[in-house]
Amino acid sequence: MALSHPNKDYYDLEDNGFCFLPAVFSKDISVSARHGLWSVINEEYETGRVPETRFWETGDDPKKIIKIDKPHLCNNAVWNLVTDVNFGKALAVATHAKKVQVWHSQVVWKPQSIETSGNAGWHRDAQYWPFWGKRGLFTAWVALSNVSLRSGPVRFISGSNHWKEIEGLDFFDKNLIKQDKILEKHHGKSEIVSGALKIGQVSIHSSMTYHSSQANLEERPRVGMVVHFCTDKAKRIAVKGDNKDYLDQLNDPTITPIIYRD
Ligand SMILES: O=C(O)CCC(=O)C(=O)O
Repeated sequence: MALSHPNKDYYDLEDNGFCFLPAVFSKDISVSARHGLWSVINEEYETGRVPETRFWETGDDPKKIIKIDKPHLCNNAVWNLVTDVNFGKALAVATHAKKVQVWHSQVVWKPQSIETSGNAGWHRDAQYWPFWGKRGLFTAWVALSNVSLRSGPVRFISGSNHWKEIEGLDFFDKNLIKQDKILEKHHGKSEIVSGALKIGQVSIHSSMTYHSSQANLEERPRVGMVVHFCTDKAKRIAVKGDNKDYLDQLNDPTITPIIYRD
């Protein structure tokens, strides 16, 4: 059952795997960042730097989810959002961290959906990050539009941060019905909490928390700036292959800024 608890203080990052912060960003700052992301989507790179990866190109279906990695490199308003001092402090308080470093980001821009076009499959972020250990890794989801229950908010499975890994779940798989069956087979009925947020509000989830999102039934796009951050408790893991050097960028503050230090 999808719930959005009226008292968002109710959820604990450690116990439930996610939590909600009081409004962090003003409407003006949020709208500027949203405009900045729209420029990046349209390949206008104000800073002269390109995003890390584009999963949507100009001319692609405008009803598809627009996902672009590391847009904070390309636009000043987006950079200012992810490096905001109060944001850094809020993330440090919520995660009991001595250090907060942004090591990755994504825009997930979800236009009004057609059928399953807006679905993002169940996943935990850690499944894509073999080069990180399990502790000290979190994602802040910053609402850059008002996110109603009808707009396909991110939804979290309460307590799933304590689960063992489940095979067959993936962000890019739009078949949520099939994935719901897999989840039910492993854990029966679970408590699913939807992150309905006002513009400027932020949710945080652990890299181990299963989450997904459904269709946007509103006319306006649902816009999320997804900020992946690590704390002083995060441990890098040596891997072979293409990702061997991926985290070397942690030494470059122009890519992975430290936004809080005790
Ligand atoms: O914005 C969404 O719908 C999905 C976001 C997501 O997977 C994440 O924040 O890790």
